[in-house]
Amino acid sequence: MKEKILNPDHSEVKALTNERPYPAVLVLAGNDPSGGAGLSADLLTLASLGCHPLPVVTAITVQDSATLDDFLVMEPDWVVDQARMVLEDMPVEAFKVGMIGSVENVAAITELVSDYPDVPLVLDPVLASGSGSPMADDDLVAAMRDMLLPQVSVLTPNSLEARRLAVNDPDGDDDPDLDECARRLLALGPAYVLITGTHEGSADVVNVLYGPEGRIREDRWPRLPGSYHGSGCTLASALTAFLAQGVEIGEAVREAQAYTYQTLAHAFRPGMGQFIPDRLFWSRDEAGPENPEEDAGAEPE
Ligand code: PXL
Repeated sequence: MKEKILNPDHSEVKALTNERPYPAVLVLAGNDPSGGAGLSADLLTLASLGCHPLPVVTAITVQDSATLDDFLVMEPDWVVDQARMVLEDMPVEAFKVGMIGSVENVAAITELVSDYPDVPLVLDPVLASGSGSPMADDDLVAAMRDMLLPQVSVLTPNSLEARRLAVNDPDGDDDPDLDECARRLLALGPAYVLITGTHEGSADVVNVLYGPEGRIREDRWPRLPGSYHGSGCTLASALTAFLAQGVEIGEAVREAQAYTYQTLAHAFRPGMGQFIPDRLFWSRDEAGPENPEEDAGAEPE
């Protein structure tokens, strides 16, 4: 692969056409300079799975692979203008929303996506950073619940986010199980809810997809050993990529989980904090179990 990139065959130039082979996906999310979560995670995942990502910045964060120090939220007009400009230029097959940053941005994004009712919308309700620092206060949670959830096709909370969104009075003694959280969340409007179990204490990670008739599928696998930065963003973006390509919801969830599991199994640690999922694991051409010939010093094709 690397050989081909560095020594291109100049007779192989493709004719330019107006075809759109890669479905465009508009991503509204925050930037994480560690490259682990947020927009980088979304862009790498979507591109890796054959989509053309359109990045709209909702916030910038100051963080590394271990700690979130600060963040600055974009003005809602800037968020909407970024999105509207590109939406006027090209058709999009899906929206993916991650970190939103403010109540005003929830309102602006809700109004924006309401103009595209037929485009699937995946909302990853980001409430905290990978290191656990808050990224959303109670007003933001309430705004998401009241304004944006009715427009959502698939909501992808982890179990902590599911409880926070489903319980109106966090200081009371209302303690619903995850099935009940899903029922409450579905009643707020999303067509489907995928609750992920990575933050639970169980030996297996258990993810459950819920729809109008209740549980649709449950997937479980042994918990991987690391602490990962950007796994939720990766899963939600992978799901968006498959939905943008017209894959049915149950199968899209299955494929998105399989892809995410592989990115985590190939995770690397570029700094001193968490591991980062390798969204391009399939493109690495160093010698490895899948590439035994290269290990033996075979000539590249
Ligand atoms: O993983 C959630 C997340 C989403 N978006 C941004 C983040 C994080 C976690 O750190 O920084 C920008």
